[in-house]
Amino acid sequence: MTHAIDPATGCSPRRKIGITCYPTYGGSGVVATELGIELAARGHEIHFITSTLPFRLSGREANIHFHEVDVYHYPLFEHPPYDLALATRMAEVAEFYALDLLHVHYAIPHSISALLARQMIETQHEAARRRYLPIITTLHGTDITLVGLDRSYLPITQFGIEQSDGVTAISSYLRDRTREAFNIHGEIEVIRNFVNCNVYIRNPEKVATMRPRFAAPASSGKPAEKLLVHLSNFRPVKRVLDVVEAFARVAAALPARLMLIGDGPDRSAAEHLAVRLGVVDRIDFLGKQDNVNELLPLADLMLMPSEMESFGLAALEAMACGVPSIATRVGGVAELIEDGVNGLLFPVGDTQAMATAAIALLNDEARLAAMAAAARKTASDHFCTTRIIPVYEAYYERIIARGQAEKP
Ligand code: GMT
Repeated sequence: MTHAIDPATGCSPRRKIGITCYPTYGGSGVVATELGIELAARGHEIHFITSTLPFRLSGREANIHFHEVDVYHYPLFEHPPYDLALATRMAEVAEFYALDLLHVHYAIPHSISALLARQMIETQHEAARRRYLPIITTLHGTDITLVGLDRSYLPITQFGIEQSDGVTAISSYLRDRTREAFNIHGEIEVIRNFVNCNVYIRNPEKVATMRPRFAAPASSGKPAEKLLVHLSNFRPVKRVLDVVEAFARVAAALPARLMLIGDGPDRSAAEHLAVRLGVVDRIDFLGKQDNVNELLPLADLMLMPSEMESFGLAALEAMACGVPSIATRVGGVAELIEDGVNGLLFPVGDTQAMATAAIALLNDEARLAAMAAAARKTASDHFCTTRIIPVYEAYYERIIARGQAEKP
């Protein structure tokens, strides 16, 4: 059996890959799910081992299997040990389906469960001891910048990273931050987030049909309403209140509407603020949405005023749809958004500057169109699945080959 990428076809051997992630709302779950979908489309056999079906999956895709982690609730357990149930399921699936590797997204607790699973396989079965099961951990952001830094998780996050056979980070910023915060000297591969540029694309006909549902077109001398969008899990780190505040300033200057996609802890505070600022009837609170690729292209601008983003997947998805972002200069955002070219960057909390820039841009159709085109070009030149998925495949082959050389 060949283990290298075929130089003639550029094809990677068909692999059996276990993927674990947080399956509900959140960038890391989206990336893990989209990665599984793309790998399956390229012929790999994908096994999602997660607490529920990842929200972007139907469960009927070819080459994709779903293994639900069942957590037994016993009254004695104040906190049912999900990590242990996950490790058990990972070990079972790895054995039953002869997986080639486990790829976990978000370090805590997934990398630890994977390490436990491997140890169980190795110690339980003499034959399996000769079979090597590499573990790859992809770091996404808050696992490093927030959760992993808490004293209760820091040493075990460090352990999970050090013991993984391969570690990837979704931006150079996150790689550097991980090295510094956890004193990691081993290799961390930067594989940036990606978007399917055939799915996330602006179709002018669809926009013309769907946009009037959210923003009025020009009529009887009245200009068309501008449409802004924000997409997140409404956690404090996303600063949704800044979105509402900046939007209220924009709406005071020109006819505009806002689509708020997502849900989470700050939704109710955002609704209260929208009422207080008198813009609640100009905002569509859409809640969690499955097919954001149908909504994003409708907008003129995205607002992403986050306190921190290790990458900013929502901005990338919007850019692929030709929607530039007004965002904050934090974390890895500048690896995606070039200020003044394909979006605009501001200090955290400066809603006045964000609003002023948004008003100027929305009033300058030529500049907005140039920025929208540059945003699409950045996405298609650097972040398309066609470019990034082969990088993951090559990385898998490298880690598998290294393991086989070390542990024949
Ligand atoms: O930002 C969140 O709250 C979700 C979080 C996650 O892990 O699900 O997002 C992180 O991963 C995304 C996908 O790789 C990145 O695009 C986000 O920038 C990153 N969030 C932060 O760093 C705050």
